[in-house]
Amino acid sequence: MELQLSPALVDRLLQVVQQGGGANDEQTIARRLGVSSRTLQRWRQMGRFPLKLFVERFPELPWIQLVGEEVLSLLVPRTLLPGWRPTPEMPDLDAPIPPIRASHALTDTERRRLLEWMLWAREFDLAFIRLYRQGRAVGGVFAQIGNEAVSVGTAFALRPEDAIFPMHRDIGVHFVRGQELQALIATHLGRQGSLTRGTDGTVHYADPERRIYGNISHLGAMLPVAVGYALAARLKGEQTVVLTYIGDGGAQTGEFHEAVNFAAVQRLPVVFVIENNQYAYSTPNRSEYASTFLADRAPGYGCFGEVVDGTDVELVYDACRRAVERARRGEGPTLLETITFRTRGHAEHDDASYVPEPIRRYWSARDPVERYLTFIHERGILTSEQTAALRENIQLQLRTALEEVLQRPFPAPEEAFRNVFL
Ligand SMILES: Cc1ncc(C[n+]2csc(CCOP(=O)(O)OP(=O)(O)O)c2C)c(N)n1
Ligand SMILES: [Mg+2]
Repeated sequence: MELQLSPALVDRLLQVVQQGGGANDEQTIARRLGVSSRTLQRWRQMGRFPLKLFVERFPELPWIQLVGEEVLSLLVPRTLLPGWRPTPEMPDLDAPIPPIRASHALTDTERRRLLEWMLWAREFDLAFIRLYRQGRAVGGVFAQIGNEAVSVGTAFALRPEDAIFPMHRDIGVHFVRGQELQALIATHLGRQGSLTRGTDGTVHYADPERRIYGNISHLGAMLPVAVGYALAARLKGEQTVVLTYIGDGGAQTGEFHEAVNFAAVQRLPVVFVIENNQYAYSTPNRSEYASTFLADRAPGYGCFGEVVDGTDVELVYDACRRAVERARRGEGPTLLETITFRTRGHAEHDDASYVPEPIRRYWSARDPVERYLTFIHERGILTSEQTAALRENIQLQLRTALEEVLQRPFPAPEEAFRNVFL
C-alpha cells in the first residue's frame, strides 16, 4: 500500500521514523528500507510514502498511532525467506539464508532461554520418534521439527497470566510454560502421572494453573473456544490475552471464519497464529486455498495481519509481541501467519514421500534450531562447546525421565469411565 500525501506530511513522517526508529540520518533510513538516498529524496518531493515497506522495515514504531488503525489494518506486512515459493512450486535452492533479525526487546539471558526451549522441543521430538520406532509410543507421534521457532517465539511473547490454546504440533509451548517433564512424557505415553490420567496419547489437556487449554482435535473447533475464553476474561474485567494456533489445513474450516470474525467484531484480545507448514497430511497449500497468503484474509475481517518467516525465532517473537501489545491496548485480534515446513510426515506412520526433494532440501538448510545456534555462537552469547553441553544435558535429562516413566503402569481400566458423562 502506498500513500499519496503532501511533501510536508512525508517530511513529518520521515522525521518520526528518524526519531523513533533509532535511525539518526537519512542514509540509515534509506539503508534499512533497502533503497538509495536519492529514491528517498524523490519520495519526499513527490509526496510518496510506501507505508507497507516502512511498516515492514521499522516494525518497532507505533504505526497505529501514526497512521490510524483503519489504514493499518488494510496492510499485511511480510517478512519472508528469500527463495521461498508457495508449495508445491519449487523454491530457489541458491537463495541466501538471511541472518536472524535480532529483536530490540530481548536480552541475552532471554535468548539463552529461547534457545534452551527450542532444544528441549527438538530433543523431545527426536526421543519420541525413537520410541515410536521401538514400538513403545502409544498412538501417533506428531513431531514439530522445523516449527520450534513458532511455538517457542510466540508463547514467550505472553505474560504468565495470558492463556494459550496449543495444537498437536506445539510441544515448545509446554516447555515455555514450565510444564513438568515427567508429566509431559507420561501424557504422551499414557502412563500413570499423565495430565489426562492416561486416557490420551498426545497433549489434549488443560492445566488451568499454567493457563494451558485445548487442544481440541477437530480442526478449527478450538478457535471459538479460545475466542470465548477472551470474551469471558473481558467480562470478568481481566487483562488476559489469548494465544491460539491453527494449521494451514485447519484454517480452511468454517469455525476458523466464525472465530476470527467474532473476535474482530468484538475487538477481542486474541492472537491467531496460522502455522503454515505447507502441508495438511499429504495435501499441499495450493490444493487448500487459492490466495497466496492466509493472513491476507485479515483486512476482510477488519483486523491486523502479518506474515513472517517462521524459522527465525526472534522475528516470530517480535511479531507476536506486537500483536499481544495491540490486543492488550484493545485493538483486537491479529492473524499472524508463520511460514515454516513440516519436516516429518503428518505423524510417524507417514514417510512424507509426496514432498518433492527440492522443497525438503530448501527447508533443511533453514532449520530454525541451527539458524539460532549460528546466531548465538556468532554473537558470543554461548560458545559451540557450551551449546553442545547444553544439548547433552537435555538429552540426559530426557533419557532419565523416560526410563523412569516407562516403568510406570498404564492407568487402571476404570479410569476410562471417569469424567465421562453418559
Ligand atoms: C475437522 C477435521 N477434519 C479432519 C481431521 C483429521 N486431521 C487431523 S490433523 C489433519 C491435518 C492438519 O493439517 P494442518 O491444519 O495443516 O496442521 P499440521 O498437521 O500440518 O500442523 C487432519 C486432516 C480433523 N482432526 N478434524
Ligand atoms: Mg499444515
